Amino acid sequence: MFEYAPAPESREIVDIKPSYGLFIGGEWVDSQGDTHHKTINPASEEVLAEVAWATEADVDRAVQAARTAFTTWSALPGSERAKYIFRIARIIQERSRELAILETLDNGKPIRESRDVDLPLVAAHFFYYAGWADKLGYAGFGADPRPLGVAGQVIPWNFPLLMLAWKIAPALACGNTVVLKPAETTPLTALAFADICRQADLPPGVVNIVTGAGETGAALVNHPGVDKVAFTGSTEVGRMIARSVAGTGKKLSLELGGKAANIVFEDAALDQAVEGIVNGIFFNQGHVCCAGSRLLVQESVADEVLDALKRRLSTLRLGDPMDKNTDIGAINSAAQLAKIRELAEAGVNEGAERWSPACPIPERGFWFPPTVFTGVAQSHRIAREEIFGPVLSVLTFRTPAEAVEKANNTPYGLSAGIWTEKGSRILWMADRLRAGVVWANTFNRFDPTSPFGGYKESGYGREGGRHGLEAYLAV
Ligand code: TXE
Repeated sequence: MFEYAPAPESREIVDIKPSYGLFIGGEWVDSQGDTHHKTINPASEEVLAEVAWATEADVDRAVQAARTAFTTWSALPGSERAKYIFRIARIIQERSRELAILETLDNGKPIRESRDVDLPLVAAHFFYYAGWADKLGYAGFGADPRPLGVAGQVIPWNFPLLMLAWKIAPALACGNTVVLKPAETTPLTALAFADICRQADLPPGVVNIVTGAGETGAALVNHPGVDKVAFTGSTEVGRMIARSVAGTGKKLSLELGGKAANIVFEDAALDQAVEGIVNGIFFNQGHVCCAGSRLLVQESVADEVLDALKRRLSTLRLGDPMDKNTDIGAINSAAQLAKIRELAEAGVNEGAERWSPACPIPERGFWFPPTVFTGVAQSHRIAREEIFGPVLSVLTFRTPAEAVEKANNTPYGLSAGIWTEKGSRILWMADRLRAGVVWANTFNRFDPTSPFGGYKESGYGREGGRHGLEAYLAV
């Protein structure tokens, strides 16, 4: 549909300001508080910029700006809204090289991933939802579906710009206005997006960006002027938000954690399956809610698969995320690194066997080597809890029924993968897996036309595709 950006050689094309205010009503404004936060490059711990932390009063100002803008934005014909959203999509494409570098610097993910996965998908979501803006009457929600009003959106740090796109593109297409809070460790691409809104001449107040931590997020979610709350993040915070929104009439969508099973049968194309296992858990350092963090491998091929997997992992390069040859980048924050370490230690203490390839770790920054645990029991913490890091827990099974039982034995239900050459088995398994997305002979494949979302403690509501419109319409 469009060309990928050329390889970014350096960070010189990125214009990072020393400090950032808030983007409210189409203007850059100072926070009414005096708290600032330094956002750092997790690969070097270098300070990238200082970012304002929005207070309750700032959030109130942003919600008021969004409410004012809603009157005119929602009254525009869909075809007019589409023009703005298409314009945003094109600017993202034009600036994708710069945005990919910015994402990698602030997040720590390999530039190859931000350039070839994140940015193309970001643009694709804006293109896709721009296309819906004048066709909502044909989406099966009635002839003239209505927007909800102001959407308060809180996003995480693992795919900062992509999560913004998942949230803002459908909201605008449906005629809502937005106040979005990026994660505290990755605000820079959301702030660059504010600049893109200005470049696209988006009417003031249609998109507002307030930076800050959990308190800012809570102020946004609890604001009475917000009509719709969309959250992606931890199950713990998701639960708190569900409680605080209960009884307010606000529409809520939650996309929370996961503990996906990647299930390999003995008849699978094992070379492909090994690639799928690597992609499933080591893509984006495992900072992926739908990561294939539990490998369920059929007992008869377990040794063969593990040998091949270890050989493959020994070829992965960990290091400078800005290097185009890097496969594994930095862990996003010291806090996330501490969580991964704690769970990996729990794995050893509970009796699982830990393996990592020989892998030099840079001195500065936050790093964790690709790690595989074998001899894992279903009761182990590493089999039950979301690690959100490059750590794979391996379990075995004998029959398809046992694979289903083990795959579903988790409080989560976001995704699953099946590797087999047998079409009938794919359908049989997919019918029984309690997961919002089931991939067959692939993993971590995303497309703006497909709905994404979970069962059980992975949340509710769907993002992406026609289903993603539902979250932003009064239906
Ligand atoms: O999440 P938080 P954290 C999981 C993953 C990770 C763990 C902790 O297991 O290790 O969560 O990550 C904002 N009201 N996921 O601590 O705190 C916060 O500022 C409103 C899975 O980063 O949930 C940030 O913008 N908002 C996941 C966002 O919520 C609040 C992605 C996410 O932060 C808030 C990220 C509050 N009370 C982590 N408290 C996924 N599903 O992809 C915090 N926030």
